[in-house]
Amino acid sequence: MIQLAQGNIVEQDLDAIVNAANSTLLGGGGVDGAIHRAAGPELLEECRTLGGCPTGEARITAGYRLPARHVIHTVGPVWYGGSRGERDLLRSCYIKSLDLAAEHGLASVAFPSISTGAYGYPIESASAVAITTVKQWLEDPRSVTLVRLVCFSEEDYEVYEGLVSGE
Ligand code: AR6
Repeated sequence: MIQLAQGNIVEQDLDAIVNAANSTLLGGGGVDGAIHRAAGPELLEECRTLGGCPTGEARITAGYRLPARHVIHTVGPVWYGGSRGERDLLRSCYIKSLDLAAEHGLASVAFPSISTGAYGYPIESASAVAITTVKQWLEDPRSVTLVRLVCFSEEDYEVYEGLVSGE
């Protein structure tokens, strides 16, 4: 099932939370900064061993001091206006993150709104990609049964809610 929530993703007590990282996987601002601060320095140490991650792909680490057992780091596309494959890359972030969770036998995963902060992807189209991609992925039963989409702001939550209730 898909759930919507509003708040800080670092507080989510699920099997994994997803990080909207950059391709170095060495930390940054936004949700990435919040996750690294809450997880503690061991997270960065493990990330250093991974050698980065291309846009549209995902990598998994432990969650350290977070309530979540794992962090799945994915790298969303920078928005250039929509003509540089942004939609397919964003879709791939959700699919690859969920595939990785399933490979590790995880049951519950929380996502932030990938690419819609520093990377500039418009929230209206990014939320539609997030919801349709996750719904499609869940149609084929695997270990993941709960996906929670966590919006940081009230405004973003309303956009997501409008899409979910409008279907
Ligand atoms: N919990 C949930 N959502 C959050 C949180 C939080 N604690 N903090 C921010 N958001 P962004 P991006 C929301 O910029 O656009 C980093 O520097 C935020 O409101 O975190 O994918 C990385 O290192 C927005 O809706 O990620 C990369 O360099 C969403 O999370 C770059 O930013 C994504 O905003 C990635 O940019």
